[in-house]
Amino acid sequence: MTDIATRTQQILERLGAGDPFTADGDLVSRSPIDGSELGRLRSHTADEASELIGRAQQAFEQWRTVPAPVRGQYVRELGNLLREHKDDLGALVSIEAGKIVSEGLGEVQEMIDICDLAVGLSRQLHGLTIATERPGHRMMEQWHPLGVVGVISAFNFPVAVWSWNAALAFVCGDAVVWKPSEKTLLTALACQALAAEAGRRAGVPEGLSAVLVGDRTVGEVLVDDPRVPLVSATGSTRMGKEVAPRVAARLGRSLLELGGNNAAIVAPSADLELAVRGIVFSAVGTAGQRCTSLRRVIVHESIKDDLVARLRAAYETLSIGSPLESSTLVGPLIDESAYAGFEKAVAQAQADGGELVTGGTRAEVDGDGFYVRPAIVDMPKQTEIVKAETFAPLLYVLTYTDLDEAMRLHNEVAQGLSSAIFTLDVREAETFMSVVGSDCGIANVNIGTSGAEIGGAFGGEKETGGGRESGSDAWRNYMRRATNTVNYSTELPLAQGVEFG
Ligand code: UN1
Repeated sequence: MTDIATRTQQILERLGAGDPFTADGDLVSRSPIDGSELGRLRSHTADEASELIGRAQQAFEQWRTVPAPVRGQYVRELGNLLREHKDDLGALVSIEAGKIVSEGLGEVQEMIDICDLAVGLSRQLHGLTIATERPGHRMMEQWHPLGVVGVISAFNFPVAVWSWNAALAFVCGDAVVWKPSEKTLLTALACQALAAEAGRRAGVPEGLSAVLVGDRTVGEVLVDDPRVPLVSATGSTRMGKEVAPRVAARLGRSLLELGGNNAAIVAPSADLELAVRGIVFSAVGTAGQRCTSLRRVIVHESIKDDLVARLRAAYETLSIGSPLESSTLVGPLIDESAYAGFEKAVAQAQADGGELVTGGTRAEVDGDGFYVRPAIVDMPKQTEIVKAETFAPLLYVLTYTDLDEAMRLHNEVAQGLSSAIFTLDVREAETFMSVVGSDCGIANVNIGTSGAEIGGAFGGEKETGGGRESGSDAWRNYMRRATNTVNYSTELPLAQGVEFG
């Protein structure tokens, strides 16, 4: 057994997930750090998946009657357990998703933050009281628990995305059935163990939180089950285009968080030192494998050479290697197919006339991990490859002359998740955030595109899918609204002035 495998088993033990492996399991769990096998797991059958959904449905029927502030106690317990086990769960994220230590820990912190937000919300699930035209009447709305929420998540945020959905769904009175990526099952099972422990402490019904282990076969069971009124799916646009019509076919709701192709405009007045730091973190952090990763820089022609030279210098100092080393900034890609996608995109960009400024090759690191030197390609125009999301540290540079042109290039892609402008000019900044500016769900000024905090609504437009998770009023996704009109008079006036009888 490798050192990593031994460490993984110890962590799973401490997180209460025991030994989830079975020697003849059909799913191989691997660490992208060195490609080594951590163990094998067995997939659920379709019948088992359906049974777990049924158990969640039963748990929901009980849970929905618990007052929301009392439900908050469950999420408080979960947040406390996450605080207690932050180092272990963060390390497991590093082992299974290849994130550097600080980003693995950051992801767990994001879980803790959403738990805090959800606990507060459990006392603030409010509806409106609305003026009625009828005398002696009152009109109001109530928000009721929705049911079983299906969560589909990707490898790149293997724990935080579940928690954004689950923490809100639990306080909203729902049950959660989670289908994690097959690439990151161990972190999912660890979260499930913590959720089960929190559930024991808070006395929640059995089966309120469940994990489906398997590939798309079990995912399809979740997507097609009419007992699941909401499917929240995070992943590629391709996946979303398969999930959404299936959920719609049974008139279920979906909440989609799909691909991004995020850009930053760098204007002539920008603080270049700050811009470079923001760009490098967003483009290279998590080895370019965030849906919010920066993929395009649109820079004013007057400062382009200066910016590109500074970016190249910064890229050439990046330490690439095992994400478990504290000095590493760039860990591995998740697997070989991610590497193949990177290699192909770099080649295509050059074939389109792009000039490779730096990186773009495989970096040799011990073991069989897929490590790359983050790439910058200076593009003569926005070709098809630039418009596609390549899930790797590949940054395209495009040049503009006036802000209208920058905005046109910015919005010319199919995705609409995150965006940024680096400028000290208030007119440019406000225009960028205005209706004629960025068409994304997130539009930042003087910070990069990634690393959003949980207080804001997270999500994007166009092929990103339109969903909003996490903060602001995203909790409403997980509830159903009832409009109540109450007559406390002795008359029965009809709305719209209708006379009847
Ligand atoms: C994702 O990449 O799927 O804003 C989510 C960020 C993180 C979440 C990213 N808070 O980069």
